[in-house]
Parts: sequence; C-alpha cells; structure tokens
Amino acid sequence: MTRKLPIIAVATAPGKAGVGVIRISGPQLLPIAEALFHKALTPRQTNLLTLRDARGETIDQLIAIYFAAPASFTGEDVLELQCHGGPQLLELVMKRCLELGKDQGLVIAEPGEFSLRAYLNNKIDLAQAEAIADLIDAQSEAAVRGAARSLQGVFSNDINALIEEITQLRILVESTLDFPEEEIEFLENAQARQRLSAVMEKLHKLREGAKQGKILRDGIQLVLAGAPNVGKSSLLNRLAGEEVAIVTPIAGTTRDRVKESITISGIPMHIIDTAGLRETSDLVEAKGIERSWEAIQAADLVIFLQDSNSINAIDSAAVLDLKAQILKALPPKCPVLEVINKSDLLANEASHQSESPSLLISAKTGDGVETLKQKILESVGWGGSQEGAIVARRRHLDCLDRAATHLDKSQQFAADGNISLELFAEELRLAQDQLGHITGKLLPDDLLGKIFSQFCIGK
Ligand SMILES: Nc1nc2c(ncn2[C@@H]2O[C@H](COP(=O)(O)OP(=O)(O)OP(=O)(O)O)[C@@H](O)[C@H]2O)c(=O)[nH]1
Ligand SMILES: [Mg+2]
Repeated sequence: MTRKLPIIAVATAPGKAGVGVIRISGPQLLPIAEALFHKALTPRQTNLLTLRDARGETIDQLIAIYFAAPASFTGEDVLELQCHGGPQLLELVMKRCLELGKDQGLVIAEPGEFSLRAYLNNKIDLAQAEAIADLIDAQSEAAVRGAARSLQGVFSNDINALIEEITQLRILVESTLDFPEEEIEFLENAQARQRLSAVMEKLHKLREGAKQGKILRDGIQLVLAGAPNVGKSSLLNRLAGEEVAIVTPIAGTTRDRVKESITISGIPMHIIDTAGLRETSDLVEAKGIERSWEAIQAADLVIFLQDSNSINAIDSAAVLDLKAQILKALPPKCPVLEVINKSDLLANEASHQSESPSLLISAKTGDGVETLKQKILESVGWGGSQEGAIVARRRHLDCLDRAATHLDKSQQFAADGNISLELFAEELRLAQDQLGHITGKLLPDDLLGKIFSQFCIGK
C-alpha cells in the first residue's frame, strides 16, 4: 500500500514565513543530497549549505539536517531542508530537488504519506499517527495537551494493557475447550467471570475517557433553537462576546444559520444560531427554518430557548408542541437544555417563584450566563477534569463500543444455563480485534489508506 520511492513535500504551512521546511523521506537519499549540495552531509547535524540551480545561480542558503534510517520520523532516511519561507522560493527548491532526485524516483508526497510510513515502519501506532494530526488541528490548549499525551502513547498503552488481559483470559478459556464436561468448574476455578468483569470495567473507564477525548478534539455542535424573537441571536452574541448576529425586535430576523466557535473551559463550542421556528409563508424564512431543523438534526446539544414572557404559560400548547417537535428531530442521545431568556423583564418575585426546572438567563444583562456555560458542559458529559485527558476520535469510540458489545455477549455465554466456552472465547477474540483496530492491528489496507488520506500534505 505504499510506494518504495523517495517522497518530498513542504512541511510548513502555505504562506510567507521566516522559515519554510521541506522534507524528503525514502531510500537512497544520500545521492540526492550530494547532487543537491556537492557535499557529504553529517547525520543529525545542522549543515549550512547553498542550493544552486542548473546554471549555478544561488536559489537559497539553507540549513539541511540528515537523519539516517531507522533513526528518523519515518524510519527511512530523512532530509529536512530549512529554507527561507517564501512560497515561490519553496516552489523553486522543490523543483530543483525533483530535478536532481529524478534518477532515484523522487516524487511529491501524498497527503499523510510521511505519517503512513512512520506507521508502517513501526515508529508509531495508528492512534499515535492520528494524534499527530490532532495535535496540529487542536482547537484549544487542553486539546493540545490531550493530543500530546495520545502521541506519547498514553491511550495506546491503555488499549494494549486491556488487549493483554483479554489475551490471558482467552488462553485460559481456549486451553479448557477440549474438556467440555468441566466448563462450569473451569469458569469457577479460573475466576473467569470475575476476570471478565474486571476487563469490562476497565473498558468502561476507557470509553468514558475516550468520550471526553472526543469532546476535547472535536468540540460540541451547540444549536440555539426556539420560536422567533426569544433572543437566540442575542444569546449567541453574549456567548461570543461580540456582535456576530443581527438582533432586532422583529420576529424572523435570523434567516440563515450563523456560526461562531468559542471555548468554554478549554472545550471548543461551535455555536449555531438558527432562524426562529414557526409556520411561515415567506419563502426565504421557510428555507431558513428548514436549515434550523437540519442543524438540530446534527446537534450534539440543543438549547431550547424560550421567552420569559411566556413563563406563566410555560406549558402552553405552542411551547409544548415546539418542544415535542424538537425532541422528535434530535439525533439519538442528544441532550436538550431548556433555557428561559429575558429574566430582566420578570418581576423579582416571579423569577424566584418559578418552579420550572429551566434555567433562567438574560442575554441582555448576562445574568445566569455563567451558570448556563456550566450546564452546557455538564449536559454533554464533560467531566470537568483535563488532568490526564487524551484526545480521541469517533473511530476510536466506535471500536470501543463494538468491543463492549462483544464483551457483553461473552458474558452471556458464561452465564449459568447458557454456558458455551467456545462462544465465550470467540466473543473475547472479536473484542480484542476491535481494540487492536484502534492502534492499527488487523485493520484492512483500504481503511488505513482512508485514515491517512485525511491528513494534509507534508504530514
Ligand atoms: N429585555 C431583554 N430583551 C432581550 C433579551 N434578549 C433578547 N432581547 C430582545 O429580544 C428581541 C429579539 O432578540 P433576538 O436575539 O433577535 O431574537 P431571536 O430569537 O434571534 O429572533 P429571530 O432571529 O427572529 O428568531 C430583540 O429586541 C432583543 O433586544 C433579554 O435578555 N432581555
Ligand atoms: Mg435571531
């Protein structure tokens, strides 16, 4: 699934900068380096060199570092060129390298190809390769720290420890398979059920950690929904700390989704303000409302905002009807926070007397907004601690979920009256495979290719 050819790419971001780095990796790099610089490079040392074009004119003075295989990022020979960081200049350096590396088959790298080679050469596992991309894409300081932990192997080590425990249990069970009459006795003597429970408990903890890790990596799609004029756009502006959306006293002001990303306690929140939900004959507004429903259908959390004017009629048919429609449209397990806005308009007693469990805020004065932020974090299951947190992806969660399902099944096959050691062992094996997929074991090539192709060029 990988080419044996040397590859080259600009490793730094496009645009002007003081320094731009070009990375070359692959077999037979020394001849390319010598053709480029007419000089033997000392490995792992900075070499100040001049690169010239075919006519002998200077292209750039740069620093080259040569890493001899296998002691490099990719595990192959690697040459890093620290040039001046101009896009045209880097283009020229690339062109010259490709010219002089032609005989060795030097080609432009595909997205993620450096990381893929690092993975294939066992420099990092798949979860670590993903952590590199996540470190680069991190949207908050907490996400940077989480990705750095995953890259160091904290997540992979936990997965591997669990795989090892399942392996031990499998060895025990499989060695008893030839003696069917001893099944019950075996389960008891080997404490197989207890050991399985312990494994399940550990998997549960890993899943909880990974759920937090996914929140840290991807953040939360937070949708502000409700009837027109309840103050959705005002709340967006309040949370963002600036006038992102237009606010007017006219019902139906917001026509399209307005998005703004903020962080709350280090967690990225992608807030989507939507058009107020109501029946309308206005074509443009109707389109906007259609988009509101689409946003609700893809939300991680919905704030169902209501106006305090309706607080006494909170169970009025219209509000209840709208709430029922929103609940119906939500994706599975998506929480809804009911929030009542414009608390500043309520007489003092009214706000205290309210028995509604909803949260009372004022987008205008900011009253209650800090509490709302905390409620937002609670509703999405953010545990509040970034201590030791890792980053995780949907892919990891899916593998962990499937592993948990197999362990549940294996437990059923160890239950009295339904004992089958063969199926017990088989489900253990399947659980183990799913965990292995996280670090890349037994993952089909096409899936691997798909994962790395999502990386950008130069990674
Ligand atoms: N007194 C008071 N007025 C508010 C508050 N929040 C919003 N408003 C007012 O309510 C009106 C509607 O606010 P918007 O934020 O535009 O409401 P919306 O829900 O986005 O409305 P649509 O976009 O039409 O769906 C404006 O006049 C705001 O100034 C609040 O907390 N207190
Ligand atoms: Mg609005």
